[in-house]
Amino acid sequence: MDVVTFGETMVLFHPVSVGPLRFAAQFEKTIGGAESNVAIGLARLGHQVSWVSRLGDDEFGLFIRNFIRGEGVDTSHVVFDPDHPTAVFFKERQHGKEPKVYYYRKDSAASRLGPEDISEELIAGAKFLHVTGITPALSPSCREALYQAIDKAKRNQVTVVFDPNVRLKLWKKEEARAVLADIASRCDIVLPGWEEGCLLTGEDSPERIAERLLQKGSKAVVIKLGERGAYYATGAESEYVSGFSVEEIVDPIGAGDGFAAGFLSGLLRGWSYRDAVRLGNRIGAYALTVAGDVEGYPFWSQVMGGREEVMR
Ligand code: KDG
Repeated sequence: MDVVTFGETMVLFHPVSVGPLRFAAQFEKTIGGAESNVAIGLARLGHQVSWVSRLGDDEFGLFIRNFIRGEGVDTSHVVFDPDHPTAVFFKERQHGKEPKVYYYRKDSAASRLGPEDISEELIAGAKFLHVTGITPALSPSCREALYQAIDKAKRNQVTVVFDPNVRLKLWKKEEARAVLADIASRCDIVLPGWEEGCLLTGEDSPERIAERLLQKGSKAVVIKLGERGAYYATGAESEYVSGFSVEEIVDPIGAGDGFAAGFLSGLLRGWSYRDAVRLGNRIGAYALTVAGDVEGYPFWSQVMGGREEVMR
């Protein structure tokens, strides 16, 4: 296995119309979850990934499992829980702005994830463990699962990659800051967005954010800067890496996960940090062009270019 990741994935209902949800009459159904987004992105780029979670033993649970499995991600460690439902969430489209998100995930099957669900054997067989800051916000057992997974990775020299993914609809800012800063200090590579980096460190320049996180224990930090690309720093090198522009941003949600997939893909190919970050920027840009989280992620053959596409 190249990468193991775990966390909650929900059914995502995407309104056909723009405007307040109370007027939305039609929705498209897909899935969304930061960790499965990364898993799908990586699988499309040709890597072996396992996504671990709990789903309700219900129609939506099967929909999510089949969707992710259909993308070539290993789902053999997913548990179906007969007593708790699969979560759902809705996006509310707003003109010219990022969509709002409404969660229906309290007491979901995934909120019951615990340390026993993520085996040390699975983690030990991977090159990277990918975790996000959404999981510790879901429940005490999820938080414990995350801490123990990091310990399992460390015992087995598996590199831990952490995306803080701050979701203030799930917890209070102060708690999020304290817990996420603590988790970041235990992880090898931290991938915050600029605002998340500010929250975690109290600094506002990418250089100082990275410096602070490196001082606290991380080995590498990559700060996502939207259209400007990203800034990375390791103990030995640091650089701004420019981004890719797209003609029209349809929906930015999913771009950060696309970045993580591209960046990890670069590292798995043995590329330099600079080139891995560049690939991250590129995959993140693909995600901007579609409404769903994962639908825009490219296959490796698309990234490589190749034959001209025949349209008709
Ligand atoms: O990164 C995208 C995710 O935020 C979205 O798919 C839903 O996982 C999700 C969450 O918890 O917000």
